[in-house]
Amino acid sequence: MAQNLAHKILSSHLRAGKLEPGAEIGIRIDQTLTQDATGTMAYLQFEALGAARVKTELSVSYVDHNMLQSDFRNADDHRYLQGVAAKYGVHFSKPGNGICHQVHLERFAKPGKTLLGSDSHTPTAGGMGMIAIGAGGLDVAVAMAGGAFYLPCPRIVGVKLTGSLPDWVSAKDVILALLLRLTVKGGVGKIMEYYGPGVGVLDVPSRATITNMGAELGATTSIFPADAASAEFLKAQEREQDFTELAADPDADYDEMIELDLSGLEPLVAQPHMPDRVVPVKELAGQKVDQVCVGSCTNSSYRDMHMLAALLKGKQIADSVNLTVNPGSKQVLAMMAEDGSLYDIVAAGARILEASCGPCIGMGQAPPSGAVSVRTFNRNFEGRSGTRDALIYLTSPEVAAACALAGEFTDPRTLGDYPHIEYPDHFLVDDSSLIPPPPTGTDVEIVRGPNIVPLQLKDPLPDEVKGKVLLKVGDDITTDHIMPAGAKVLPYRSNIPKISEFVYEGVDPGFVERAKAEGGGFIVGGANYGQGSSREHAGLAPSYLGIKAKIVKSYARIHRANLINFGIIPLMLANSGDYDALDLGHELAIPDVRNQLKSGAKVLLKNLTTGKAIECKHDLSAREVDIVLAGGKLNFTRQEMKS
Ligand code: MIC
Ligand code: SF4
Repeated sequence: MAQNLAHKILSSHLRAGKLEPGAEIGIRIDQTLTQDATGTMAYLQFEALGAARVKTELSVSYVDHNMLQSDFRNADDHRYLQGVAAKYGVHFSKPGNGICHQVHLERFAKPGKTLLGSDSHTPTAGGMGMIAIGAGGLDVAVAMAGGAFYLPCPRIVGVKLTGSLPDWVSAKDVILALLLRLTVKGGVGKIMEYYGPGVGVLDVPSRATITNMGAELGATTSIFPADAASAEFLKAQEREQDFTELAADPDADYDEMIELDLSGLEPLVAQPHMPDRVVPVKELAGQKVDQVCVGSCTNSSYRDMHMLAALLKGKQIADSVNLTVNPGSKQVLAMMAEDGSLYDIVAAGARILEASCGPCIGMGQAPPSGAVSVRTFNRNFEGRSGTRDALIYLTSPEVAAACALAGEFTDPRTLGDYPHIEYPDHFLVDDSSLIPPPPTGTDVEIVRGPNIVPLQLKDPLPDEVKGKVLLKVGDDITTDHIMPAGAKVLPYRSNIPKISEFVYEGVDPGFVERAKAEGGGFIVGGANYGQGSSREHAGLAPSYLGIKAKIVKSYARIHRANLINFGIIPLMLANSGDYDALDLGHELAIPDVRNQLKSGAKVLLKNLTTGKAIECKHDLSAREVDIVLAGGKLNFTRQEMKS
């Protein structure tokens, strides 16, 4: 039977279940990646699982997020990560080698393989014809130990690309156009599979920009075929042996289909504070811009940096603008230094930062109060930049450069001739900052700093859960709301008691005190709860504070999985109108909860304050129920590995 590309890869990796949308499947994972902000916890969990060595074809530990070393904390984590990588058979990408997704695309992504990464933008590698999925650190730890990765089988959306990109329009505009059309909830439970004549006009890094920001659609992942452009890219990376041609069968079916004519696109920008608030940049023309940031795993490739350099060459950015630039990798930065394009950027007045995430995750470069910041990044959630009232806009490198030069929103089509960036036949390949593990780890000693606090295992779920509604929030709550990042909080990613102090800090500063005073309780929320990052700390820290269940209208995929992994019951309201029947301070109880969860999708909740019984539901598989009953996945997997 004719198969689409996603099904070809999924079926060749299927370990459990059937490829029927919504049914639980388990897939074999060939490669994993971690980054430092999620990695310390992932490796602490891997150690707790007790495996001697990773069982994947390839696992890589990147250091790219927590790069400010204002005290020992982040530096200790980096040292721990290097030790643990050597001991357990993981490649270690040193700080400075680049952003995980960019480096993985350059050096490791392989058509037809599966990749699981403890970062929501892992689908970047889908630009190279892989099934690349973001997950919580514990799921990645289990995959490293050889376990399957379980997920609800996604619906496959065929996205037919036609036409070709007009001048001044690039890959970022493609994904912004899709975000405008489909919204941040539009991809939930789906894989976006690109095909059609428009695919051929996009180079691999442009495809990766599109698959990267499929995360903002809420998609499980996104994928492009592996074709002549992929072969060319791999050859230029001295990796021609990694190429396999892959595409959907010509008459393959999709669960849904949409079409996008590239020729009809124009330069776009996403307005504060959601990636789907997209308008043509011309509508904002003339409005003042204070800061411009170019980089992030979405737009930091050789192409993007050279586009910026070509537009800045021989010019000066506006006096009122601060321009920061983070190249995506050491490879990109070294090539820019070698060919002089770095000079063009520096001479124009930019601030050159490391090959790292930098301002994207609030690791420095917070904008001034109330400032307008135009970024080539993928997320503009409120407060993520480090400045609560800053206004963050997302756009392409072309638009960013035009705004930096003019000091105001500018349609780049007013700049004249469009520079076409030629890809080199050969990239500068230097893997000296990418350290392979020694053949055995027996002699490796792992050094742990005082901020690396051992994990606590949770008790199994009791027969009844009881407590107060500690917080009530609305729709589209992001993991940045739940567990903020930034330079102040990120150094505590390996210290759960400490990082828990920051849960929901920006939404309700009294939440943590309340949770502690009450010994835990419930959180009530709206639709698409927990969208955004893969950070498992958004499940782990609330679990540490004693959150027993969340009661919301619907969940984002990765956060739902993280709640289960840490023993929090992800309940949904059977009737969304009952949202109004739950208020802050209400006392709730779920009697006989273990049996209720086991015996079906319905869960009855009692509001002891109002006396009302509220019907909730869950969509947990039998396996997920067992995980919640065990008190989380660590307990569950340890039991499973013993038996
Ligand atoms: C992000 O972009 O929010 C992050 C930081 O990369 C996260 C991971 C994390 O919180 O460490 C992600 O996207 O998963
Ligand atoms: Fe890093 Fe930003 Fe990409 Fe997350 S989205 S991996 S913080 S560059």
